[in-house]
Amino acid sequence: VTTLQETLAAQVPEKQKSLAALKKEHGSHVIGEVTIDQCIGGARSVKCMLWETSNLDPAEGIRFRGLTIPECQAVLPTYSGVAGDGEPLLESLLWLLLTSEVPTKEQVDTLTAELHSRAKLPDHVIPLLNSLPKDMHPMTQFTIGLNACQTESKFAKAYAEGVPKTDYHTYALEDILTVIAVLPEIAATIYRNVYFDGVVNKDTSLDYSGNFARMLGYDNPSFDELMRLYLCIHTDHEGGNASAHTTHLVGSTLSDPYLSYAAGLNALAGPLHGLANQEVLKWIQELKAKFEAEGKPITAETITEFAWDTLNAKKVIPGYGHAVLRKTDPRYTSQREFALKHMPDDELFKVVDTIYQVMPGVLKEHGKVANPYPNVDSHSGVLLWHYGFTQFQYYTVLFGVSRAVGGLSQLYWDRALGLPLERPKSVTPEWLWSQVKK
Ligand code: NMX
Ligand code: MLT
Repeated sequence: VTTLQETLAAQVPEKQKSLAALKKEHGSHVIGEVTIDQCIGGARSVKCMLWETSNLDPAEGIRFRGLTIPECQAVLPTYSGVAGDGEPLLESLLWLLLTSEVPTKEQVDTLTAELHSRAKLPDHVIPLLNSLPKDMHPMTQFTIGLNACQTESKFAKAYAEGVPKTDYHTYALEDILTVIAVLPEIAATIYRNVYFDGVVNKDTSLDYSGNFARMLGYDNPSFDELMRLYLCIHTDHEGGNASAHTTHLVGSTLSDPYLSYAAGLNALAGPLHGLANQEVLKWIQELKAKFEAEGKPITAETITEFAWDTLNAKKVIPGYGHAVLRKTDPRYTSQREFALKHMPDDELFKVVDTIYQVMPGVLKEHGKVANPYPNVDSHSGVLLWHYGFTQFQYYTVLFGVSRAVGGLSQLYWDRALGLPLERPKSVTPEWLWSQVKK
């Protein structure tokens, strides 16, 4: 069986050569222009970042190394070993994102074993997590936990010892695999500490996602499948999203993968980004509470009324809209399909489905939103809720376990390709005025 490390080592020289040739022969080729709108409007659509692992089309949605989500579901190894029979294993997607190759089940099994063997937290981390106040947001605890693991960084140690820059990616890969390996225990410890007894039980006979489900305290094959789907679809969303971009930016300073991804997690913790998944559940619970108190059923009409209340209060509808997508997010669709298969009669799923029927119309009438369709966060919470995972303040941590796989796969290539410090040019308002008053 060819290992992940061997596969990558064989690819690096060719990729380095190809990028060097592109730069040398076509470095001055123009690929876009930047308007004042884009400069003051969050750089929407400005093409200025190299990203190997995935690409986002506004109409079609995400492709991981060229594969759509249904294509990944058809070809990537699953728990049963048969592609297409259940959800892909997260380890399959990690392999695909890193290498652009579809792994065999044997290769995936070696990666599962490797991640389990790396999943050892430094001795100071659990006591640190145990000492945090229970009312500290789980995402804050998560970044503290990951930052604290940085004592183990092989990249930082190698840098301090003066290894040549041509070797950085080897040490980065060591850290990347260990970060991905330790995240579930940090995440599960926070969950068990905040909501339960603090006890985390592992089952390393299972895959990454199944073992994570046990650590969280769930012992149900259907929940394991949800965790596989959940962790796969949240991994990567090209480079411009705030968590991936932050990881890439911080990594470009040669901050190690622990610190780089902890920074990415802080970006994910914002309500316009990953925290939207908790906000969706909060919104639905508030909607339910309001209409139950008024003795009204939850229907298309009452949802429409509640949506307008939200918009008129100058707040966003969480889970709707997107900076790039202009159609329903295929990650939403894959979760809807999971619900139709595993929980077609679930009460909250029906609410989410009714929201889906009315919200695009409401947002179109509102007239401001570039994309009136649901994103990934609109659906993830109700699936968890179905299994009794109702602690929605925690939901973004699950997103954070997954996003490591995409953000850090790219970080490997950032170092392997020797990408430089990221440092765009800013301009003053006076300079912008000077451009139009010429
Ligand atoms: N509800 C109400 N207003 C919205 C929404 C929404 N769901 N989406 C966008 N708008 C507003 C937006 O605030 C802006 O208003 P203003 O001109 O007053 O500043 C206007 O519509 C135009 O914004 P867009 O160009 O449509 O969106 P933009 O690219 O700036 O932002 C999001 C994208 C995702 C931040 C935005 O759609 C949003 O706030 N959505 C709700 C939060 C959410 O679901 N975030 C999760 C995204 C996915 N993820 O996991 O990260
Ligand atoms: C993501 O998964 O990162 C979100 O959909 C946000 C984005 O792509 O900008």
